[in-house]
Amino acid sequence: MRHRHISDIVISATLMLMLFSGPAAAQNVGEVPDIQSPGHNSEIPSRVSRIDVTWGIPEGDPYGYFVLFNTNPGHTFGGLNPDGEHVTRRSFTSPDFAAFQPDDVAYYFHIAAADGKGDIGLTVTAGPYRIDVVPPSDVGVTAPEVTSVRTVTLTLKAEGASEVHISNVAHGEGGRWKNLTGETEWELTPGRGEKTVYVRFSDLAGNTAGTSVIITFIAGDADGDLSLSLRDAVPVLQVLAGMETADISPDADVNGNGRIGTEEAVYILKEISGTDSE
Ligand SMILES: [Ca+2]
Ligand SMILES: [Ca+2]
Repeated sequence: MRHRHISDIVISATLMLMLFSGPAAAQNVGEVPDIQSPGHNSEIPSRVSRIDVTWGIPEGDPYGYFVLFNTNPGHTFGGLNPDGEHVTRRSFTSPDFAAFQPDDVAYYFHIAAADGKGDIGLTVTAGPYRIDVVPPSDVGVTAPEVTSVRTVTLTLKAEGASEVHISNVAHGEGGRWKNLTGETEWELTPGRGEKTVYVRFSDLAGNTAGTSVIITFIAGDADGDLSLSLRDAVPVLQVLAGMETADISPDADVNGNGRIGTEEAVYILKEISGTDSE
């Protein structure tokens, strides 16, 4: 891809020279070869906000190089006062782009060799070098406030995020990073009470922003109406008595042993009587 990109620029630069400059000048120095940026990759945005580049020695008799970083993929050095900086070494470091708070902005490096008489060779462009120092913004997670079903639907939102990490433990722990989707199913830990779900969003460069939501889990809710009543106690007692009953939500399991039994009956009856006596 880079090869084609560079050859496009070479072709347009050549055309411009033919159109505006008469016979091509500055053929004393060739194109700058082997431009490398070890810290940056053209595919993945980086949080490293300075770009280091090195290059090889062009053909001809180079005295120095005109170099420039900007966001323009098609710069050409030329004329009597070329923009950019003139350096004689074969390495250069960009300004610290963090000052501009780039949020996945593509920067390009342009370079042309110059000979001792000031004639400038063809410009070569390298990049894009994508830089992102801005974390996702407007992050949010919505979920049911109260549930008696352990698998809940989370609605996720974030500006400038591509991945999400959801956890019952802490931000960025005990889960795994997944591609961000607007909605996702999430399984709460067993047991009753308030449960915090920690959601952390990340962009491709690894800038993160977190948020969380608290969900109250009602255990023992055999009929799934989000409250505890005799209608929950009765089917559980029927199960204990060995009677056929209507479907009991498996998430009514209070103590997390995978069965509906005495513990559930005791818990439900206790909760009902506690509510009654208040
Ligand atoms: Ca970003
Ligand atoms: Ca109920």
